[in-house]
Amino acid sequence: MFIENALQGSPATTTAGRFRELWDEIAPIGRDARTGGYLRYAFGEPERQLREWFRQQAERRGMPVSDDGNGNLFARWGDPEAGDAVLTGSHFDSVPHGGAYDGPLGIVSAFLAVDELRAAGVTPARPVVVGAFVEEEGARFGVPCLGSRLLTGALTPERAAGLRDADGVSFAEALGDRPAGARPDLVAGFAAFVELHVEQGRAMVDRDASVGVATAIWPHGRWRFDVTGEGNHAGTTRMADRRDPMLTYAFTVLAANKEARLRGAHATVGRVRVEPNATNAIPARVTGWLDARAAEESTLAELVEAVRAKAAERARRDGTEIALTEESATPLVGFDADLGRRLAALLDAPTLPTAAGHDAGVLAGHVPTAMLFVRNPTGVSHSPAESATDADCAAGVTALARVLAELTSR
Ligand code: HGY
Ligand code: MN
Ligand code: MN
Ligand code: MN
Repeated sequence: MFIENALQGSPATTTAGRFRELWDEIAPIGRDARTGGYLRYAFGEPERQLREWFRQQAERRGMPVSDDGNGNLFARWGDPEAGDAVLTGSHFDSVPHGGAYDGPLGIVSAFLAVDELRAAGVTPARPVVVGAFVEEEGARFGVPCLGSRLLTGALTPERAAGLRDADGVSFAEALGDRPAGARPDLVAGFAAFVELHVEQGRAMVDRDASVGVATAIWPHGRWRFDVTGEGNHAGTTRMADRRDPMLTYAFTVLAANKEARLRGAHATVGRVRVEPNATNAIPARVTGWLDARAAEESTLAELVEAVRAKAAERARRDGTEIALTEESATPLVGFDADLGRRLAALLDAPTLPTAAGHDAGVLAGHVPTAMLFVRNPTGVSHSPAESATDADCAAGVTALARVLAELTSR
């Protein structure tokens, strides 16, 4: 279906070759030489460079770029009067020392899919919009999918504006303006959203398939637990006199792990802050962040409640105080079943649910949404060990092009 020839001045003659060329343009941006992972945070210098790259790619292709006033970018191919657009894309930002593919693969693949359609002489009956969502990981301001939540109205601009990073910089300051918030005018102009993403487990390896179609996202959320005790001298304070929040914290981590295992759910404490953070001082306060996920909302609620109860009981014994605060919550997401079935049949691809969150999960409540996953041989993600072969990435581009051709055919 697609003509294998030079595109956008590219000498590469295959989709895999064109993928590698474009991929190499962004590969060094935000890469940490020590770990090989990426430090790409919303509005930080590397992410700013990626935004600039996005604009250049759009310009090269004659695609006008707009933003939604929330930090999300959109590049359009096709006549805006032709009808509601098919949106495709993902995010540039990473977790600390994250992998190369989580996010950027969906944006690079989207531009390449547009190239393939053009090379095949396809004139879409409705526009294709390539999107880049801001702060998907929540690594800087704490709330994941911040850009898509703002766009759809799932989060108020007031709440987003006041979120602060570790240095006290607010989201509004980083954005350079008060966020615009919900843009129903833009959302209503999307006929469908298809996000391509690297798979974040080994399900595609097990299925021996390069591309898959997502069916659902597990409900998940983030809870901050602040444990307060009494800061004191590590040498002179008798063990019986201590009110040590580190003990309550450690117990809570173990309890979360146990309660998750009991329910077939997932619980992680991957971030902790200790004050004053000195080897020879009993901490005054320990703050941990619990990431919890389960296949059903009731299971997730039970898990969090069990952790809350056990931690509170432990705090009583430790003479500390603990407060659990929900920072973000995402209910069960079922992607558009008809669309998913249609795409799985079109691509002859397996279907699978995921426990990872995505902007597609937020958009799914407003726009018929689907996700394509590209195989990850290591199955590792949120780590420098995340991987995907060029051949599978090329298969992802071709699959996305076929999906876009199908969805823009009328
Ligand atoms: O954390 C997540 O589930 C996603 O990778 N943002
Ligand atoms: Mn991620
Ligand atoms: Mn992602
Ligand atoms: Mn509409």
